[in-house]
Amino acid sequence: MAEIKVGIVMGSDSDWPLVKKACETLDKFGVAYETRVISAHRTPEVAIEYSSSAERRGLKVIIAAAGGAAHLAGVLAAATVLPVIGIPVAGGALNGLDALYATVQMPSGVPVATVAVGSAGPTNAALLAVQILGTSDQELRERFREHKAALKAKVAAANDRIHQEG
Ligand code: RP5
Repeated sequence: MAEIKVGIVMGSDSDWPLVKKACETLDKFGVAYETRVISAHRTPEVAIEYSSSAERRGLKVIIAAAGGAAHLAGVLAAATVLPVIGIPVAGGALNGLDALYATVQMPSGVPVATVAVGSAGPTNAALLAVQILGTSDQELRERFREHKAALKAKVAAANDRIHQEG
């Protein structure tokens, strides 16, 4: 079985429909991951234990998804030297603006690499994790290069189609 390199944490199981897009993307790249529901405010001890043991357990990157006053990614980042990618989850009265600010506006010294609110967020979080892992994994880096080439080909095909229609 492949070594688990990415830890995906979500604040609630209500985040799962969004978070599973990150899993699907990692699956495409053949990157092994684990998933956990851990809340920074409901289970703070578990959050710190998870994060502080992540490096020892062989993880290389942590992805954290949370909504509301989304301190999950920041709390996890506080207790590890591993890179943490935050996914702000839309919902509640402010529809994700609160989660975006809480995740992206980390004070100096403890970064959280924040991706978009909405469906691009989990996909990009997984892609960024692949890129981070790719810095020391040539094969993964080549798979990412193919991903970029596929995006390019898709735009070229769209251009051909629209150009012909016009
Ligand atoms: C956060 O609060 C979770 O990450 C979730 O996005 C949001 C709502 O959680 P539930 O009330 O659905 O458990 O902790």
